[in-house]
Formats: sequence, C-alpha cells, structure tokens
Amino acid sequence: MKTVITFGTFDLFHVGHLNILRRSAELGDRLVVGVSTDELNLAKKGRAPVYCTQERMMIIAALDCVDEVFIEESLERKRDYILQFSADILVMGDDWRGHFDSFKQLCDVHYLPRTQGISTTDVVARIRKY
Ligand code: C2G
Repeated sequence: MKTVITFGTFDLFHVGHLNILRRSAELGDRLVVGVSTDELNLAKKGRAPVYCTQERMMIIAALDCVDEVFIEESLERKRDYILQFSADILVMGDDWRGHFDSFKQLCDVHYLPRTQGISTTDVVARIRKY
C-alpha cells in the first residue's frame, strides 16, 4: 500500500485545494493531509486564517479523496510526519519547488503544478468587492 502525504493551510477551501488533493490521492492508495495550525500561519504570514484549525480540518476530513488528517504544528517537523505516517510520497504544489528535496532520501517528492487563477487571497479580494 502506497501512502501519500501532503500539507497545507487550506483556508477558504477552493478548487485549487481540491485539485491538488485529488491529484495527490491518485498517486497512491492512502492520502494523509497535515493541516497547519492558526499559530503557525500567524507566525509565517502575520495573520491568522479566516477559518480556524478545527474548521479547516473538518472540511479536509470530509473529502472522499482524503483518508486521514492531522495537525501540522511545525514546518520543521515534516521529517517526523513522513516517518510517523510511513509516507512513500510527499506532494506539494510547485510554489514549494525545491524546498523539500532533502526528503528524497526518505520518500519520493512530487511538486504538482498549482491551479492557475485561484488562491485564498483571490477569494478574499472577490468577497471584498461584494
Ligand atoms: N495550491 C494549488 N493551487 C492553488 C492554490 C494552492 O495547487 N491555486 C496548493 C499549494 O501549492 C499547496 C496546497 O494547495 O500545496 C495548500 O496550499 P495553502 O493552503 O496555500 O498551503 P501553504 O500555506 O502553502 O502550506 O507545510 C506547508 C504549510 O502547511 C503551508
């Protein structure tokens, strides 16, 4: 059985998120998703997500293509998470290209093309125009 692992904030869930999760699931038999915490986002981006960690986890866990969800507490713990879930493949969008190449000793690393024309920032901008 091939396990795929991926990570993200998945705030204001949109089709770009759906596409990468579906494509990740197609690469293996089991998809495990790490959802980053509000605190991690606050530290990284200077603002908390619109939806809190629990809400974002509930949405991801409800998807047919996702088998397991866990909280990503630190960006630096990816190695631990890969080992913990015995992941065979790590997937991230190509905005992260090169960042996780060091994990190639542990598992395959795939960077999938992002869906063009959609992002959480775009969604916020669209809502602002309402
Ligand atoms: N994504 C995509 N297409 C988009 C938007 C996002 O393929 N139009 C992908 C990203 O490349 C990422 C995943 O969806 O692989 C989640 O994106 P974000 O929620 O923006 O997550 P991010 O803040 O990049 O991840 O360890 C990583 C952290 O959890 C943060």
